[in-house]
Formats: sequence, structure tokens, C-alpha cells
Amino acid sequence: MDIKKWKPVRTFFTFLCLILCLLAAGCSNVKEPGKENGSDASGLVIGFSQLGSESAWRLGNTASMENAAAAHGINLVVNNGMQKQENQITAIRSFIAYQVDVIVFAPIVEDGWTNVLQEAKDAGIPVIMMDRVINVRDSDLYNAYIGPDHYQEGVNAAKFLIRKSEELQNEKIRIAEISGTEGSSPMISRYKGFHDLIDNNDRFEVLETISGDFLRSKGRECMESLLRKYPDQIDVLYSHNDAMTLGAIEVMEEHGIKPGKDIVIISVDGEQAAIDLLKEGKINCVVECSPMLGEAVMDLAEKIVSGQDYPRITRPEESVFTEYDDLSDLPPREY
Ligand code: GZL
Repeated sequence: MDIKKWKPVRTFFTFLCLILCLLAAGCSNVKEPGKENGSDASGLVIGFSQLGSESAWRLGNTASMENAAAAHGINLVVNNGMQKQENQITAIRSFIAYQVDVIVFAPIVEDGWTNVLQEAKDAGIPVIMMDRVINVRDSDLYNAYIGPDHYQEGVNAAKFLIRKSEELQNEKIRIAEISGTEGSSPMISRYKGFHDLIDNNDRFEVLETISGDFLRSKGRECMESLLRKYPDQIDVLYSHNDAMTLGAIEVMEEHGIKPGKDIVIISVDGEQAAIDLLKEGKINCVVECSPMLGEAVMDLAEKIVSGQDYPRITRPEESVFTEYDDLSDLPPREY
């Protein structure tokens, strides 16, 4: 059944019922599609299931989507999953009921999406997967992916450490790792990218990998635990995101440890707060992971709906910022 033939049927009554459904699912920005703020809107309605608001990266990603939708005259219905997959699945089902033109989702974890994506496919609604990736047998359950290469980010972190190790005197370089949300693709791939380079090098020893769930508060808890367990034994901290790194640095300083000096710190994301600490010498390397995906998502959605060719995978440009770089001309970060 071609869902598009139903569009004229989108009566006020249907619209009202489905608004209630979306509001019950915690969606915001729900407006009747069509003219937005007097501009000639494309009329597209996109349902966006965002996984949460756990970090500056995530907030920047949501803002990027909202700003790009406004610039494209697209009506973006945003649902915040509050870090729960079941909330995301509920929101996606609401988007299907509301007959949005395109569904975009940032999957909090890799598994558990097959059924709801099959429902979207049966309803004829294209799906764009953004930011994180999923495990599904049937890869045509989503139309395209826009997001970073998390494995390469882990490799970049390891490459910096290998370079840094050349100036360290220690015979053995002992690493503590604070990882992201269990089961999420950035956690899995940043771990694998890093360990694929480090684990076979006898100079390095990973003391422990402990999950901080990408949260600053848990980054603190992890660092407390690691310092208790490995007093004066940690040479390097590899943290899967800046939010956890900021929490860990607070704890280090409370213990009289000089971050970036007593413990080498490698972090991922590239948020302003981390770049500022890199410039201060409190972080040694920040691997960039860009949340600014909104423009690419809106372009892709318009291509899919208008029947144009489009790429299956789109990745943002990403850099690595280190203590060896001149960062004086680095423009302000947008997150
Ligand atoms: C990475 C993204 C991660 C960020 C974290 O693409 O999914 O989620 O690294 C965020 O800051 O919580």
C-alpha cells in the first residue's frame, strides 16, 4: 500500500487523534505540516527519534537537526527517548501511525530494531539511521546511514597514544579505559579500533575497561573506582566521550593528580569544553566525532522523497586535535 496516496485523507480528525498519540509519546514540535512561519515549506514531515540528551554532543546533534529542518522548511517532530530503547520504539510507532514522510532515528543500542523497522517498511515510510548503527539481518530495513566512523575514532586514539609513548619513560604503559553505553555502536567500535592497535603491543597494558554510559556523572564514578583499585598505577586514560572525561578530570584534580601530565588523557567528541582543556594541557588528545549531521540528513530526506539517487552511507569530515597541534586558529566548537 503506497502510504502517499493517503495524504489527502490526512483529515483534521486523523491529525487530532495522531497529535494526541505523539504528545503521549513525548514528541515535541508537532505542528500541522505545510506552511511554516510563512515560508514556503517543503511540506515534508520528518519524525525524529533522538536517543536522549546525555551529553553536549547529543544536545549539539539535536540542535543541528532542528536548525537544518527550519532552514529546509521541513516540519521536524522530535521525540527524546531519554536513553531508553523502548521509548524510541514507541516514538517510531507513533511516527508510522502519523504517516510521516521520513523517519530518522539515532539508535541507542545495536540490537532490537528489526520488528519496528519492518513495520515502517510495511507502511512505506523510508528510514534514515543517524549517528549510531544497528545489527539487522535485512539491511534494507533502513534506506541510508549518516554518521561517524567510530572504529576509526578508536584507531585515531590508539595512533596518538603510540606516538605519545615514544616520549614516555615507563617501560610498561598502563591504560585505564572508560567506555560508553554498553551495546552501543560507538562503545563497541571505539573499543575495537583502539584495542586492535594496542593489545598486541607489549609496551601497553590495559588495566581495566569500565562503562561510564557516556555520562559525566558516571565518568566521575568510574575514575573514583579506578583510582581506588589502581592507586598510582594509571599512566593513560582513554575515555570514549568528553562528558565522561570532564567528570574523570574533576576526580583526578580532587586527588591532587595533574590531568594531562601525571595521567595522559585521550578523549573523543571534540566539544568546546574538551578543546579548552586540551589548550590548557589538561587533555592530550581529542578525537573529533561531529554531531553536526542535520544538514546532511535533511538533504538526504528530500532526495529520498523526491525519488533522486542517494548514498547508502554518508560520513562527516572528522579531525584529531592533539597537544602537538597549533590550535590558536581553531574556530569555536558548535557543541
Ligand atoms: C557518537 C555518539 C556518542 C557521543 C557521546 O556518534 O553516539 O553519543 O560520542 C554521545 O557524547 O552520548
